[in-house]
Amino acid sequence: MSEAQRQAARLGGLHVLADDDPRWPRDPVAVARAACAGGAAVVQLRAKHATDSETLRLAEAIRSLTRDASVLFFVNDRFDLALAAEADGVHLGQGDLPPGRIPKEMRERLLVGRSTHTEAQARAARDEPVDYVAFGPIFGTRSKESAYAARGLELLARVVPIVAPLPLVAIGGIDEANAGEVAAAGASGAAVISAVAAAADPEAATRALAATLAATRGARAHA
Ligand code: TZP
Ligand code: MG
Repeated sequence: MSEAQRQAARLGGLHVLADDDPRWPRDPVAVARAACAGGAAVVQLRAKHATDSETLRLAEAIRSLTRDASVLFFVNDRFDLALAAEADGVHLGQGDLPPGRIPKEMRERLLVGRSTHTEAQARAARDEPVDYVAFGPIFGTRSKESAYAARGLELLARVVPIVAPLPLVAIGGIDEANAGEVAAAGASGAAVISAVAAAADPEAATRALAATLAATRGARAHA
């Protein structure tokens, strides 16, 4: 297995977003704990309501949990807070700092994920210093105000070879019922908020989603 394939394998699977929106019944640390126990590949802290100092406190608590569980930890939006909390990576959207503008010495200490919503953005991301590309929203989502309509599975399947060999992580409206289709379309991974945050049992929801993704990815690999 090449280094690129090893990295892609680590960044595929289930990404659980620990989101601080007060609508969720649990705080981000509780979601992260359940995600680790349920077998998530990555936990990403998405703090859109907290102050920087509160975000750092959340990040440090999640860093400790994810380190113990050998789960990768990403911080959304902010490479400075990702570094301060010793996260493994930062996830950057189209409106965030462009990945190439993270100073090189700091870039070397962080994996970088990049959100994309169109084929053109995905093509551009492939040429940036990033480690995975997120694409979505695949289905309708109520977790984020998005300027983009649902992208659908057909477009997802078209974008997978555009970003290859980078892993593509699908996002937006993914749940236990459609995760298999997302993996069958070629996504290496899937990122979720509500499917875990709003679940009656977030650990069981994580386990079920991770198993569905792994089963479908495994079946594709052997097809
Ligand atoms: N980016 C595109 S859709 C989305 C983000 C952060 C929200 C995903 O949330 P859910 O609840 O899994 O649809
Ligand atoms: Mg952002």
